[in-house]
Amino acid sequence: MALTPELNKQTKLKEVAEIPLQAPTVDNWSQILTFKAKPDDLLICTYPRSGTTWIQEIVDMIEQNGDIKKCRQAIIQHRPPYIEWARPPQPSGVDKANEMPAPRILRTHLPTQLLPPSFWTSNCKFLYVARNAKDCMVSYYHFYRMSQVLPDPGTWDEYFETFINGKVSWGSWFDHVKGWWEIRDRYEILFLFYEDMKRDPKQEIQKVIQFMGKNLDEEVVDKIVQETSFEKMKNNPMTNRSTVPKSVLDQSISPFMRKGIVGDWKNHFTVAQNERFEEIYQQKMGRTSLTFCMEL
Ligand code: PPS
Repeated sequence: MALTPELNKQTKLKEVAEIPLQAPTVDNWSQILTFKAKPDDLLICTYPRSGTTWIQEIVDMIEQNGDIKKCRQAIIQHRPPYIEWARPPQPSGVDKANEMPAPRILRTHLPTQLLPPSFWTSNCKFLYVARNAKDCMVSYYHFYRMSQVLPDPGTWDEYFETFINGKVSWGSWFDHVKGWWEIRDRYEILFLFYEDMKRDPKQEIQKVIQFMGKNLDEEVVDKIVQETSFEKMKNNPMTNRSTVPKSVLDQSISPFMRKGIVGDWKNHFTVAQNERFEEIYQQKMGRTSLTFCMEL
């Protein structure tokens, strides 16, 4: 079996249909593309750094009826597999998903145009979480810095250009969010916002419970709210990625669970960058009905 060449900060991203992705994912593309979705799959979909880990933990706690012990049996990366994850000779995300009994919970960062086509014909459910572009961009910058398997992001100013041009891994934030938003009425999609989850976690968790067709007691819901708070998840070794080797995620550079707030972009964007970003945002998103909360 061929081994994937060691990934490191010098490794360049490859592309599928002009979307930059990590090289092993692109090398495994035919397996990903032909993945067979099932009608009772629930696919968690996010642009990177939008609250994937948070919603994964919420969904898992709902699935386990609030049983913390069951949720802590495995680290979060091993709970729903990423369908596009590939690091041969380890089993790929598709391999792991294929072994799972139904009903499956899966996750992806793929934009709509790259999703394996069987998802569109299988009648499955999609849970999309969107985060405002500026906070997402800041969070992704720090993730790029600490990830040892993504290219060097350069300075904040250099990364600013890379991000707005959609040249980061998984492509353009604008196209990703717009793509999923535009199809939200055509498929069974629950579209959530990170900022709403911060403002009123209980209300958003109730939406997920209903979407999953579950019925949980009020006290279980309250427990899920508490156990999925930023502070709890930051200190939980099953969710904070502390088990990932430093050669992959160097948390001495920036923690995986960094600040977990709305509005940190104000500590990073210069006035000029903000004006430029607003202009680009209008060009790319102006015609959508999407609105984001930029501070709480
Ligand atoms: S990844 O790498 O794409 O899987 O990252 P992802 O999990 O999508 O997003 C990481 C950001 O989400 C924050 N986070 C949370 N915020 C609030 N509450 C909870 N429980 C929570 N869990 C994760 C995490 O801190 C990252 O955001 P930043 O702004 O960098 O802190």
